[in-house]
Amino acid sequence: MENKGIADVFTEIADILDIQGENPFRVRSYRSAARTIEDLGQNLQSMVKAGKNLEEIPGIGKSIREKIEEIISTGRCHLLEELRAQVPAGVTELLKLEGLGPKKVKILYDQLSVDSLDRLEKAALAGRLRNLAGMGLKTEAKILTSIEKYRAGIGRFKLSVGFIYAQALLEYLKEVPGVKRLDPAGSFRRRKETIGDLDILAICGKACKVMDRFTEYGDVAEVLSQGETKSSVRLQCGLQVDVRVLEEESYGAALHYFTGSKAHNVAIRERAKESGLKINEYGVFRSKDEKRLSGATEEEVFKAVGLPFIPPELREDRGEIQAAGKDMLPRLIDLADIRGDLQMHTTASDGKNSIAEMAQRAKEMGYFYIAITDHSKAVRVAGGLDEKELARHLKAIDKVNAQSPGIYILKGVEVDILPDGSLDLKDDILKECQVVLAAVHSRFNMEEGEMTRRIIKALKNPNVNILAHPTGRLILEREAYKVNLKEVIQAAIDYGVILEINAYPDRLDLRDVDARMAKELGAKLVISTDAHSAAQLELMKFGVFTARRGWVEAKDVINTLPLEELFKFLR
Ligand code: DGT
Ligand code: CA
Ligand code: CA
Ligand code: ZN
Repeated sequence: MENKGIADVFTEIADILDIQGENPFRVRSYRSAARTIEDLGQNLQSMVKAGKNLEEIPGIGKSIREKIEEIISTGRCHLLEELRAQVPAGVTELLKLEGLGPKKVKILYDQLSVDSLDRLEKAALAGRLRNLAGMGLKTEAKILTSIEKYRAGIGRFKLSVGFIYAQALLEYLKEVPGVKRLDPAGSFRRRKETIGDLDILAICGKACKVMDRFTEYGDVAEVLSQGETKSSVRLQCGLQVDVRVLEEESYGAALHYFTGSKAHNVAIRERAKESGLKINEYGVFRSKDEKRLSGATEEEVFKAVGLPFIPPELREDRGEIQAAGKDMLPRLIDLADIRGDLQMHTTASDGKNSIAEMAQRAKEMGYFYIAITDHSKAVRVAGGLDEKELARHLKAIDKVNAQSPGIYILKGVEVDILPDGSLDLKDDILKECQVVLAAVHSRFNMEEGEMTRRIIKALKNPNVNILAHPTGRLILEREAYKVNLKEVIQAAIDYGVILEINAYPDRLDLRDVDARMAKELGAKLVISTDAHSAAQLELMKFGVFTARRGWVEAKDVINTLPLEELFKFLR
């Protein structure tokens, strides 16, 4: 049992209680338990096995501890089952729609007996929502678009979630005697922001029991098929996993084929055809007599069509084959290129750790600098700071720096861009900061021109260094606000503002194709985690994946620079 699965139980409990109009404190205690568990960094099941007292974890009390133990020992949760019997699953699912919170869901359920997406869609189409309290014609239209978007995302998982399950499963399969090689392929290997399923390839010795061990894996909910060379299961979280066992001689061809993308594969095959070759998942063949030429490694496959190795993140048929043909592939940025992290929160706003704790962890990760960037006052739910509080916070940062923490801590802030494009804090205090991130956290529904003007106005403020999460999207949850991104990028270049690739796995904002556009227009980028705890500093890799998918090189990214050079970009 993975922590994520346990956290999901508490989230669902909170959702149902929310719809039932339960005491907000009780709801919040389950939500915060879910968050604590997801961020924990230690496997709960192993902790229980080792006899650890879970109540020592901050934020976990008796009642949550008992439920965690129940879930681990029985695979079930009594309270959740009870709640599920009271509120149909279809009702809770409605919460996943953008723009629908528990209050509205409760009204829909109580007054129109809406208990599924289909029913909601019908009610909206029939014009029955516009007369309900707090809704109108606009809500009706918005709900219909949300339903459409939600359906398109159903069954897809954020890459970070895929990582949790893939890592645990690969660790397990690696231990099976006779397994010689294991590689995740598919969209996971291409580091796409969401994955539909997980594709794992393996090479095994004779009589290896890998398929038996795979289908017996503890987290399997259902075995969809089992064979000698291919098996599929569905994990308890709903993620499908395929394992394929391959011959050594065709492993490279299979790895290339199953890594995809499909569009990339089709283009590679076309190119092969032109030189009298056939490429498929079994190898590279001469067309005229089907003679097998190669296929043990991916390099051989690329070489057969006259290309150097193309990194998986680029294989989307977005020009990578042409670039490889001219030997003009970008030298993609690596995690090892990153020297510091320029967005993170502390207990001063909505983070879980202190300045010193964040610095300590960053130092252990080998960073040379970090910026502490807590929220400004407009973001009230996050405990944002006003001018006075920020001034005090900056002094606290000075104090930690003065204790020689072995890493340089830049004084920063994430200042809110107000609806009129002005900033939430006075220039006097912003001047005291070494890094000012500006970001939109409210009024997402402006029309495009207005939002574009709003953001550009903020970029003109000479104190602003970085535009944080420039489009505001949340993967599978909230669309980007409407904005003319090209104009924003151009303004950022003109005013010397850096564009962020926010590495937080729910955001990945800028996304891959937008980061590429920014780079091609000549903008500078920064990859930052937006960590709300020391453990979340490890999320940097997801930002780097996104950058790689956006063809971004180390030289495009300012936090690959040594500190002295970094300062040159922070006007
Ligand atoms: P996903 O799972 O929806 O996130 O996306 P992928 O890319 O992992 O797709 P999946 O799992 O359906 O298949 C894995 C790879 O196998 C895919 O990226 C390319 C290859 N593949 C699958 N079906 C086809 C096909 O019909 N033609 C070609 N050329 N390749 C295919
Ligand atoms: Ca896949
Ligand atoms: Ca698949
Ligand atoms: Zn933010």
